[in-house]
Amino acid sequence: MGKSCKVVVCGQAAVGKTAVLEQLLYANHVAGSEPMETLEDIYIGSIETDRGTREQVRFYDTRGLRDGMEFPRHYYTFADGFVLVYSIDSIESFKRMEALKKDIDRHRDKKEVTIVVLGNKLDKQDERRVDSNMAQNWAKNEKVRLWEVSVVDRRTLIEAFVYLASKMTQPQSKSTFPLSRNKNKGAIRHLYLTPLHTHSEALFMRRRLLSHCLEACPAP
Ligand SMILES: Nc1nc2c(ncn2[C@@H]2O[C@H](COP(=O)(O)OP(=O)(O)O)[C@@H](O)[C@H]2O)c(=O)[nH]1
Ligand SMILES: [Mg+2]
Repeated sequence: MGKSCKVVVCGQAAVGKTAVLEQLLYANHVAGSEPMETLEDIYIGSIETDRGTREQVRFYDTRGLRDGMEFPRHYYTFADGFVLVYSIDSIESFKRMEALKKDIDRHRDKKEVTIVVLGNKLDKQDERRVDSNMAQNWAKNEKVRLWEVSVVDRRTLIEAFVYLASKMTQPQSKSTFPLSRNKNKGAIRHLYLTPLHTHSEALFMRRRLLSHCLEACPAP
């Protein structure tokens, strides 16, 4: 296991950033449950990569952005990776995610960072506002991977996180494009997250009680 990578999870408020992490951690998030505003929570994850190594990743769950709010600059320079989240039922959240991607490119100081994009709330197909092909084409142009996911189905979340951990810790010589596909798709992976530090006291208490190890489900 190499050094611990730092991943910042960001996007518009209420797109499901915390729900995604909690679903990975406890597998008990009920979609539609009353949202609690995040300040900054940190989770430590141990993720099995597609090379079979186990890597430690620190996830920074950030405050959701609302109108007029800027994303704090310090995140851009210290992160090794980003999970950009939007919700497929909100064009505005997609635009916010696009703007974040631009800001990351502008501020990352030539450092190589891995970016994955999650189009969350895939279960809300009837309310879809962000076209899937448009989003994938955008991602292709930006040279980032994008997954449409739903917190309701935890299995949809796994591949993006395994990819992220694999890419961030990839030996230097293999880190150029084109992106390597997950050759072991379908294999059981271990994905273990524990909460490290949180500013929200109630959540902290809950997490202390609930912290446990989870195994990722195999891809269907
Ligand atoms: N239907 C549905 N609701 C979701 C999903 N992910 C999150 N939510 C709900 O969206 C609301 C906001 O989620 P939250 O994680 O607090 O958003 P954050 O502000 O981005 O951290 C909550 O009511 C979640 O239960 C999903 O995949 N599907
Ligand atoms: Mg949150």
